[in-house]
Amino acid sequence: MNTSNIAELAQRMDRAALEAQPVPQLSLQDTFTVAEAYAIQAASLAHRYARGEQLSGVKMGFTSQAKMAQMGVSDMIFGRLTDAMAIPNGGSLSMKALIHPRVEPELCFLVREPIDRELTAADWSQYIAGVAPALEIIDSRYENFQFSLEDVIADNCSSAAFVVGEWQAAETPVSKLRIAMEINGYVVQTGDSDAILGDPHAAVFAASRLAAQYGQVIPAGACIMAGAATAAVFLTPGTTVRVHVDSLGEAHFDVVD
Ligand code: OOG
Ligand code: MG
Repeated sequence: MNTSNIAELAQRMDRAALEAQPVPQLSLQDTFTVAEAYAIQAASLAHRYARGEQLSGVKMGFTSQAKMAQMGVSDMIFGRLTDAMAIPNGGSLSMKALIHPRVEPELCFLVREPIDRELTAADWSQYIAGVAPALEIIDSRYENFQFSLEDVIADNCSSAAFVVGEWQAAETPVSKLRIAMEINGYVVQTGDSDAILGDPHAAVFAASRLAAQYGQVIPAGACIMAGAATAAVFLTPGTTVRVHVDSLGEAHFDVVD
């Protein structure tokens, strides 16, 4: 795949998101590698930056068995989050600009110092400033929310929006925390924080490794989303979605038309 193919596919994915119009899976027509998929992702983000959006974080995907089983893929991926995707805690999300959005419960970590290499446990307090409960809204730009691993990487890992709760100290223990996601007060998914790679800290180390591998420095003040601990649930207008994470707190948003 040459650079003009990459640019063309990146523009197609950017436009699909911008116009909320689903497209057929790229892999049905083109054969491309994981590295080429990350090049398409980076080139599609360049369109967002050109419209004034700024990188505000990175996210991990498929860090739990529940997510891998739901989507039929078996490898970790990373994507980029921008300021335009951030919803304040308690804010609202309009379904209008989205195709078929789903929501999933996550943990989010706050970056203290720019990360340009793979971190290990010894780096924790120098590089990580906090942890918070979070919700991620994913909206695949592919028809029927179906994709291969390469497709979903090229689609910036279905990233659409995210909500982060109140920050807690980075040293707050995050192992074996009960996670519950509610819609209008009814619990729709429950999980355990250890469903995320056996330890959510491992998601931060994986994000640092993948970002370094694909040339993305994670800036100070950025968020690192650890990946969902449970399967995702379709959104419907007129509902309130809330996540509770034991000893960390909650985050919520309203879904509007
Ligand atoms: C891809 C994004 C996966 C996660 O937390 O595992 C993800 C998708 O499921 O559409 O965000
Ligand atoms: Mg996610």
